[in-house]
Amino acid sequence: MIDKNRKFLSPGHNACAGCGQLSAAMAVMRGLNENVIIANATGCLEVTTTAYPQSAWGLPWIHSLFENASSVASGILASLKQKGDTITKVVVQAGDGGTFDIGLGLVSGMWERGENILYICYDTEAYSNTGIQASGSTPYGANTTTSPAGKISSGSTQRKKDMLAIALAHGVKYVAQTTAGFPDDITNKVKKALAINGPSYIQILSPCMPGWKVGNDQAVNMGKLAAQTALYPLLEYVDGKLTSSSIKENFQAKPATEYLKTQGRFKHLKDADIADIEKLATENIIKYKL
Ligand SMILES: Cc1ncc(C[n+]2csc(CCOP(=O)(O)OP(=O)(O)O)c2C)c(N)n1
Repeated sequence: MIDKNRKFLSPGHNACAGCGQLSAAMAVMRGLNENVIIANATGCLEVTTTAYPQSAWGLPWIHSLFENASSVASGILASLKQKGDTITKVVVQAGDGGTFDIGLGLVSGMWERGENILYICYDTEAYSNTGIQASGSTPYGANTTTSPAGKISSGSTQRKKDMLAIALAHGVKYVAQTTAGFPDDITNKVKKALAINGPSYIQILSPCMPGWKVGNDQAVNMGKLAAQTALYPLLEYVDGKLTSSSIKENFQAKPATEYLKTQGRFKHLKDADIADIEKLATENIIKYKL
């Protein structure tokens, strides 16, 4: 029995102080209701909220392997169908490593089956839990332990994988992107996705203090700047059509340096690298009509 007065994610977790992923998860929980079951992939969110024998979760919650949260969710959905339960919604939570990389095949299968599952990816742009290795989501130029910046390298040489486009290519009915800088936007998008009868995907940029090498008061600021520089705009697609795109506040893109210069993971970048990143922001402005 769930106590309705209890928070779905209590403050009793052991994430880093100021963790962007945990504050994003709090905003996600405000959009959910008691008719939800969560399947959670291995990663920071799972590790920091369920130190045995305690749990910070106030909803039915199951830990899967790193790679298979989507398949576990499909299994839960199948058993709910068998019981004639059409009310309970299944929600997946996973990091970018679990989503963009190791879990991608199983995410694809879940979307192919068109199942009524809300998938939430907390995008820290690296494998945070195991020490900041680069993932398919790591942006160009970022210093990680597997793309170290040094004399002959200026960080990651890869472009961030376009996971939203992959979701759209599967016909996912509701696809959205937001950041930890806009908690109300997160909650609103979760509420909308919950009401969709079919697959939905929400990707939330979740600043990681040790990974991004920023102060523990910076999660909201970094989340806002990511949108305002057009490097991580707020987006929403319904039935494949772009229905909302915004950089919020000021409605004028700030230079990418505003976002890059405050993060240790980008501090090695030279002017030419920054100019390349600025081009990515300009591409976004055109592509998403910001
Ligand atoms: C098959 C497998 N490979 C590797 C690991 C080790 N591992 C646990 S969590 C993790 C990183 C998770 O990264 P991500 O999905 O981005 O979530 P984050 O920790 O950043 O929130 C890794 C590599 C594992 N548990 N299982």
